[in-house]
Amino acid sequence: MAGGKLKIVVFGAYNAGKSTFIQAIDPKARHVEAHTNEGDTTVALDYGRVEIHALQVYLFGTPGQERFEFVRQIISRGMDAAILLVDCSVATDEFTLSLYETLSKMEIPLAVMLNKCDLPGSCPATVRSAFESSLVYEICASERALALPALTAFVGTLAGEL
Ligand SMILES: Nc1nc2c(ncn2[C@@H]2O[C@H](COP(=O)(O)OP(=O)(O)O)[C@@H](O)[C@H]2O)c(=O)[nH]1
Ligand SMILES: [Mg+2]
Repeated sequence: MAGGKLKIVVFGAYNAGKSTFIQAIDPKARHVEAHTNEGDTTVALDYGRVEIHALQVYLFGTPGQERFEFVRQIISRGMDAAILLVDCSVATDEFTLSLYETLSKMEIPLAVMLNKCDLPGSCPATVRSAFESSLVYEICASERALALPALTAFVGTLAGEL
């Protein structure tokens, strides 16, 4: 896989920490916001890059709002793997669970990253039970030192699958 490329798409509800995660991994990451005609709604996209195990890893953040499914589909084209970010300081919402169901059915490697583990109210042990059939990492997206090792470990598991 040396010199290869990997497209990883980051999913998750609004506020899960997608932008924070991509920014922590790549301080030069791009954050793009498009304003819609529906008032103050914005569609946010993120793009970052990092080299792991001699692979160029391209990270794409998707919009968290439910109705932007078509945007998620466009960004997902050609993805090699997916990450589902889950805020484990709050109860897991239906939308996150439906994203999980959709991603689980796809034939691509999936990692669930339980985020905001630094918050006193976070409860990764409880939240984790909903995602038991997947690779689960506990992270704090706002700290590179706690986000990058999880991504590195996930990319390491992909070596045999790609
Ligand atoms: N305490 C804490 N706050 C976080 C963490 N990750 C993200 N946040 C905060 O959660 C909020 C939403 O993060 P953001 O990256 O914008 O979420 P997105 O909507 O999924 O892109 C922001 O205020 C972040 O600063 C984390 O690991 N710990
Ligand atoms: Mg965002």
